[in-house]
Amino acid sequence: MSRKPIIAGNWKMNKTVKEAHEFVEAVKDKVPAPEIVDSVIAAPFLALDRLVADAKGSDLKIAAENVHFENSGAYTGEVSPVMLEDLGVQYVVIGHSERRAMFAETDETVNKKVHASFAHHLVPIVCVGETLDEREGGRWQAVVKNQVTKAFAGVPADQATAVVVAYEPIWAIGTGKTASSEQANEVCHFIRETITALYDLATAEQVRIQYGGSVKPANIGELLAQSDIDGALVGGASLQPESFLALVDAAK
Ligand code: G2H
Repeated sequence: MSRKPIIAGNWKMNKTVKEAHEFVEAVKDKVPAPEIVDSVIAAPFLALDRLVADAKGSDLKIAAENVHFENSGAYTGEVSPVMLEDLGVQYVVIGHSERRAMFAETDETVNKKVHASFAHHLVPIVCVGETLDEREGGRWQAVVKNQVTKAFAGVPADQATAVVVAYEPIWAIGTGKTASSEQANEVCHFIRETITALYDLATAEQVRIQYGGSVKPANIGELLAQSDIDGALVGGASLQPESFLALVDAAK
């Protein structure tokens, strides 16, 4: 089954609104047609209003890097799915390993955020991945299966097909160790098998699975050539317009 590639830049805590605006102006008319590749930029909350306006009428889509699961209330410092929908944001990154490790994100809050996203027409990009200890201890299957199963809990099949899963092995982020394309594909295939067990093969074959972790123009080609890798979630290499355009072009 052929799935449309999705390349998402994840800027993390980088770029002022002005810098973000200048980036989007530089790339928005150069990304591939949306029938061929989905090109997404996940930006800090402060820049989203401006970037949605900048990208309007182009084929570039804008994502948030997080969302709260409640619509409103006493949650100081949080941003709700209602607010993101109101701005016209289309995607949201949920459960990135940095949020799990540093900001108390759990499998339960990830699941709540997936439901909240669908309730407000946001496509969730759900991040999963094991630590170095978990991999070396032979536990990566159990860890990833648990993360995927909990993220999809209560999600009906017609919504599950729209979820984007990003596999990001934590041991390959900032450690000097890199996942080979074959290793990355092995886990992405395992994620698809997990989704097949939760739903059925037809559903799992529609779910797009990204790889993330030091993806750059030099290695994206061999990653996308793998059977179960349908795109990439890219941090550092998405911060420069030329590099981001090279990544989305590689997915054509
Ligand atoms: C992993 C990834 C993007 P980078 O965190 O989510 O970042 O491409 O910089 O490794």
